[in-house]
Amino acid sequence: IYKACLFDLDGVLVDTASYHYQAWKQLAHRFNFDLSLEQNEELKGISRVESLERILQWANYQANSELKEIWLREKNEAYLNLISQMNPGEILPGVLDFLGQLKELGFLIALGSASKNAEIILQKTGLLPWFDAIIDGNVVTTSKPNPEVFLKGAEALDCSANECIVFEDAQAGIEAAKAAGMKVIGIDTHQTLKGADKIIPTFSGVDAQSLLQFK
Ligand code: G16
Ligand code: MG
Repeated sequence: IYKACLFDLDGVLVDTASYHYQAWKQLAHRFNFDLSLEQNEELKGISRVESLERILQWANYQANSELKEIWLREKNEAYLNLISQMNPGEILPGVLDFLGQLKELGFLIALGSASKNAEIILQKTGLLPWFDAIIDGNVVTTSKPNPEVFLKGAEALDCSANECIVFEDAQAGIEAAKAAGMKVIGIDTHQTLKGADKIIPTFSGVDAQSLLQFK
């Protein structure tokens, strides 16, 4: 009954969180704030605009909208600079093999990411040809945990929600998938995700057929 797999990008297919972290950390120095690794964890799956809002709140810093615009641009320029060097070697372990299994099983594959830079990353890493649809931060108007990104993914693939399985590494993404009425598999090495139908630490050695069986 399952026809499609919808993948989050950061933390599921590639690890761009460290690049986001470097770029935000650098930006936060403008208002004398030192962003911690734990705080960066909380920004996973959260849109760029919302991430800045959270950081400013942690820093207890007020900025007007013009300044926020400048900072958002600045952060993104630093981030683009970092990801410009990305290559296929940065695809997370087991991902390519898993995508291959999905294709063989006849699954449709879509991206459901909050990032506005998703397509560049897919291009740089050579992942782009695997995807039947790309729903990213340029297409959605609401952030995860809102289900919009995954509902649009299902729509683009001409599938209903109960035919879709989502792969997510962030709590906001798990919640978005559940709110969309989809099965969700958490990618979680630290056993911190709540509400997923299944959890795997990585895609390494995973057999797609047995993983995608739900009672
Ligand atoms: C990713 C990251 C977030 C980032 C967001 C927006 O989400 O996890 O930390 O803030 O994209 O990225 P950008 O600034 O490139 O538009 P996802 O949904 O791929 O995990
Ligand atoms: Mg993610």
